[in-house]
Amino acid sequence: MRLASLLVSASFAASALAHYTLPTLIVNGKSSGEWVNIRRTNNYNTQAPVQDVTSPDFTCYTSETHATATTAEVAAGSSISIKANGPMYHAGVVNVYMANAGGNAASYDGSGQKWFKVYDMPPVTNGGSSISFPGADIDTITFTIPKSLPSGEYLIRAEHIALHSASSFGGAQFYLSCAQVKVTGGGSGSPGPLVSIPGVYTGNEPGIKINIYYPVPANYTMPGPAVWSG
Ligand SMILES: *[C@@H]1O[C@H](CO)[C@@H](O)[C@H](O)[C@H]1NC(C)=O
Ligand SMILES: [Cu+2]
Repeated sequence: MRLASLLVSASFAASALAHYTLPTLIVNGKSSGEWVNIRRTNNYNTQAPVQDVTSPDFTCYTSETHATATTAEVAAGSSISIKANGPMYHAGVVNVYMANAGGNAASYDGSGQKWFKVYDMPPVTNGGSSISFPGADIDTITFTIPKSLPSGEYLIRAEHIALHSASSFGGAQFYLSCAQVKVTGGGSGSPGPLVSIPGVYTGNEPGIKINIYYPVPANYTMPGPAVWSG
């Protein structure tokens, strides 16, 4: 009995240290497996976050793996998901960006002012009396590929920004990865505003350098551009 509870608390401690990665793309309810349609990130073993928003790893976190992935076909207007390898248990927010890959997602490194935001999941504030994070403890980020997005190959970059130790500069933890997709049946929309990644954040944004505990934030501003929904 005592040994069993020791083992349980030991494994709980191990998982609390383990952080998480974002390895799986789900299209039409079907997962193709870990690191198949998503580029395997440097942290596939350590699960450590990126904390320097100016680092080249802030794009797709692949400076060590140099990974590319298999490009998945997705219909414009459909709902797809990116799944973490466990619950994203830190208090935090979610953003999903896309960038036109100029014809070939596998050979695009994510550089240039090409990224636009397609989804976000902010916290719920209540005038300073409480703040809660719908983006915490979920393991799946589900969003819609805008119906009017032009057909073509894109990178999709999801980030979970953990804010539990974000009160000093560089304390926010970014868990991120990039999927490769070919969008079919799209429209003639013009996605924007367009940003570069890195470049989109300085780290000093009120939604990145923030004490979420005291005083309880009365409001919260999502970092980055507005969502483009087509
Ligand atoms: C809350 O709103 C104020 C006033 O617009 C702004 O200065 C502040 O940065 C916001 N706080 C957060 C955490 O976004
Ligand atoms: Cu962590």
